[in-house]
Amino acid sequence: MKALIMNRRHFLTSAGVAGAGLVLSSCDAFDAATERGSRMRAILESAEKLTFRTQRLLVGDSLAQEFTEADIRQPMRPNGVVRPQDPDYLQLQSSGFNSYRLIVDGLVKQPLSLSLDQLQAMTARAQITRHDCVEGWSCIAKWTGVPLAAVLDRASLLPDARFVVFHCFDTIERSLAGEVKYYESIDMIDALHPQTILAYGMNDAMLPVENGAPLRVRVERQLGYKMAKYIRRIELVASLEAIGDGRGSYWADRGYEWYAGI
Ligand SMILES: Nc1nc2c(c(=O)[nH]1)N[C@H]1C(S)=C(S)[C@@H](COP(=O)(O)O)O[C@H]1N2
Ligand SMILES: [Mo]
Repeated sequence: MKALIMNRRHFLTSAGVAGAGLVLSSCDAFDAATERGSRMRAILESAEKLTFRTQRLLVGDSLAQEFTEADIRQPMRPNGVVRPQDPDYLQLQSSGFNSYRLIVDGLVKQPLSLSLDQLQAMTARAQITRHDCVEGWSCIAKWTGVPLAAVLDRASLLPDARFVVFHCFDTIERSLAGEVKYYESIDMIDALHPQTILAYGMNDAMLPVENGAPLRVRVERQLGYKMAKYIRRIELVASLEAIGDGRGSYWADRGYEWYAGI
């Protein structure tokens, strides 16, 4: 986190200098300023290399729009898998998720196994946000949960943890080749974002099975398929290569964007 903040500050300083130069220069002055070896050119080149990273970092601080209770459009339309039939899941469901444990492992100093009670005892955040599915519909609902950042903080990340992978209970695909359970991943910018929560509540009630009970993630600046439901395990990894077909996301492995920004 410290490294990200320092990089961002560095970029803002460079951008400020480059921006001021561009505003003050006429075209001629701008050309001259970008001659090989000039200081301005060096600044612009380093800014270009940083573009992808800095775009993400700048977006990194923005909040998704939040709405009021009056804006809630019910019912939250369930989509994708809505009734997992996987035996492990059915067993948990039949006991009201009493024996549910969220596993947090991979590149962490302190692997975790947290019950719903433990998750609900942590400081909660509620937010009323819009869910946009790639299919073109949207819904507004209130989500209550624990910030993912707080859970990751408890697990104490190792320095090379770069992605958070969500492993789910539900089978999204059955074929002769076997079964595929839903999986998704986000980077640390979204993982540590204040609106990224592990939600156990929806519209002031327990999260319904259709919407991902007992725990689903909200990643408010991305499309619906990033918001993994039925989370079984959170794995911290350095690379997505070994996840699914290599892109770290069921839908990204089938041609959708991995970063599904809205
Ligand atoms: N585990 C799991 N998570 C999932 C899906 C799924 O099929 N399985 N579908 C995704 C898609 S495409 C969308 S739009 C949202 C739907 O969330 P909802 O059922 O709460 O509306 O969940 C996402 N997360
Ligand atoms: Mo979706």
